[in-house]
Amino acid sequence: MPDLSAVAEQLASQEIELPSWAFGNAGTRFRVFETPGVPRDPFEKISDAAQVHRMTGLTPSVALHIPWDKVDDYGELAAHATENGLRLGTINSNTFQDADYKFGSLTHSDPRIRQKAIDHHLECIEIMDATGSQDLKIWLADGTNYPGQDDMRARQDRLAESLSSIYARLGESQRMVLEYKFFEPSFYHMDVPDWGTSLIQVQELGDRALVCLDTGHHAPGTNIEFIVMQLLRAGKLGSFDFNSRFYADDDLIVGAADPFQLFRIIAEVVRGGGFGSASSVAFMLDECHNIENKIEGQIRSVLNVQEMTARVLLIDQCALAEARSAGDVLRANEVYMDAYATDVREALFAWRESRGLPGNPMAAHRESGYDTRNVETRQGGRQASWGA
Ligand code: LRH
Ligand code: MN
Ligand code: MN
Repeated sequence: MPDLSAVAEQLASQEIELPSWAFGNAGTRFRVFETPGVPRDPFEKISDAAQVHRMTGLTPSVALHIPWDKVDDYGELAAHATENGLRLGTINSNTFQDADYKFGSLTHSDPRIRQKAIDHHLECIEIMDATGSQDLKIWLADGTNYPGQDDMRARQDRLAESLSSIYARLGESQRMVLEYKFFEPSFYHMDVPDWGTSLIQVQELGDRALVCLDTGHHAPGTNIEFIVMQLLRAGKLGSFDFNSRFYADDDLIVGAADPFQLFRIIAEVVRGGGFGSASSVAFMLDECHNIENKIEGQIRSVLNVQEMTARVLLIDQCALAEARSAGDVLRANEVYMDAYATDVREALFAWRESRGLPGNPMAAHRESGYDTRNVETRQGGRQASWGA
């Protein structure tokens, strides 16, 4: 069994933010399967997130999506989170479901529509004021489907203008993170398709504007860990949306499709100072559980991240540095792969127990009867994505 004692405190500093929408019914555009017992409102989503935190000790905060998580009193929602041992995290804006945004939101050529999209973001910042949230996350569906459809350059200029009015409203301790995605729902061009565009846009705004990297938002074969390295180097990596994909933006459980990629990403996070209590990088999940149990899906996800983090922390850095400086290509690769191949599950079981957590969070959740109680008491759970 590997010895985790040297990295025990680092592991204890790990925090992963859960997406409220992972607890509701959501899935693909073909079919959303209904799961009995799912939350009927944002309060119940937070209760479910609290169950994940009780089992794993890894997830002290929950991200909200507006208007999916619209409530009358956000102070009350924040108090409910506190009572459940959580805090409210990132506020996600949503300009991708209103018919007015057919041709764009923050990039729209019509100033009235653009203002409507800006106002939605200002409302999100008001919610952040009420919840104590630090980050406003912006992902835009904006783009075009056909060459010549619109002036890409003018759209980029309007985006810069809109973002700066939103940025101007942020409080001193609040940040904005701009997420990119290479395609979908726009298929010819997206207005924020890649990390370069996101970086250029946020750099113009100021220190509290950063990039959000969703691991499912790149072309197949992209070296995502290189992007992580570069953004950390520039001091501009604000947050992650973790998930995994086989083909496109699949939103599957992080670490399920390509565990080695997750290892490589976390290795660059640690290398670049993005991990630990001194770091300001937010680790979020952005997943949809269509066919699997939702709370179990979240538990599996955070355990995958924790296991991979433990393996990364076990990389023999001295041996790696020696092999690198000796130009020993295969030895360096072997040191790296040795850490990746280390089975940390038993050691993490003991580490959790030593901290008063269930050694096996998944088994503890199944034994707790939490899901069974919800199936009995919650009738008519809503679909996350269209429930506002
Ligand atoms: C877009 C995205 C973005 C949205 C979420 C529901 O594909 O990754 O983060 O807010 O999905
Ligand atoms: Mn995302
Ligand atoms: Mn996505």
